[in-house]
Amino acid sequence: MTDLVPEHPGPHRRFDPLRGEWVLVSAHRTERPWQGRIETFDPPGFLPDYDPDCYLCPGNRRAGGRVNPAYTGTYAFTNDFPALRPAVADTSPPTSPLFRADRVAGTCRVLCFSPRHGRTLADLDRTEIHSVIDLWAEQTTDLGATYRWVQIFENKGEAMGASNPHPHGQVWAASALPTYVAAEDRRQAEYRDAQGTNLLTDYTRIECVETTRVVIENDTWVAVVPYWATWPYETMLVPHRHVLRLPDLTSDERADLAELLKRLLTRYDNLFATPFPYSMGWHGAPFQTDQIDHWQLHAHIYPPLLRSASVRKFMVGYELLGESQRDLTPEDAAQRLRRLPETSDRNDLHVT
Ligand code: H2U
Ligand code: ZN
Repeated sequence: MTDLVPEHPGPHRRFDPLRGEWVLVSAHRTERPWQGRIETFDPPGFLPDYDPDCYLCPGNRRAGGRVNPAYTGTYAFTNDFPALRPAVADTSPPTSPLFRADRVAGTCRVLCFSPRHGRTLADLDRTEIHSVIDLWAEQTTDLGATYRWVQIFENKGEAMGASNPHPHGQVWAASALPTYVAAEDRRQAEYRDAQGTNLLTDYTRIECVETTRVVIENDTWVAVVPYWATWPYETMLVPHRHVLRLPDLTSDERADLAELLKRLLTRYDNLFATPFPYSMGWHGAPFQTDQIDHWQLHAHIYPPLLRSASVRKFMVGYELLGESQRDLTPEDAAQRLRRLPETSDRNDLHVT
């Protein structure tokens, strides 16, 4: 893998073929002085394995009144404050074409990754991460039997709005395709119609030859900073094989994904010497439709940090009003991530 990164290019735009949106790339902006907000989140560092006040720890009572079982591996339960509900009424007919509403049914679950309160996904060993992948796959199969879309995700860290440091993610299932997923669906279908091949498998094949944006590659997976990445250290995880959804992964592919996640998340933690905040989630083929061959399974990881553990990227003025903008090139971000060690200094927690 080469460490050669082209000279910093001047400001330019790059196209995201999955969403069909442009991103403004303004390298060197990270060198500007900063007297703005310094995030004050306390890295959860070394928390106990059990917290009597945590609503996710085994045996504890949740806000809804239910008590968690004494679980020893992963554990899923229906969210006590769900954003979607299985039984919803039809929306009333619009009084004007400008007032459109649509019915959406669904359900939300919370996915505990481990009974140990003080760990993060990055701290878990490969076997434990493999169990989390199995849980993601089971939830996809289970909810995909009823709902068109199954969104697996994790918000990690206070900076990303996670309500609790206990290692957990969520799954939201919905009867309607969400906006960004509908865009990915359309874009991948259009590519397939025009080229006869799969957008993301073509893309990752080229990235693995070029290597400048590849962070980690193993036998069956690649982690790449997308050419069109929006967030400073955004990555995308894609299997080499054409795979539609998480449940379709073979046991070898799950083991390789566990290995890749362990290595990538440890590097993220090492980037700014902090448990790295992010939102990450999975996109795969929707259910209840025959036309799915244009889909390729992938994960997006969107971390907010820009310069340090305490300075984040704000998507504000131009980004909200015009288009997304990034302050370092994806090639630069990939190179920084490649140079980091894959060992954790969270020594007393670290298990290989
Ligand atoms: P986040 O940390 O990503 O917000 O996820 C935690 C979820 O846990 C959140 O969606 C739910 C919240 O609604 N929750 C319960 O279901 N029961 C509780 O007792 C507290 C929080
Ligand atoms: Zn806990």
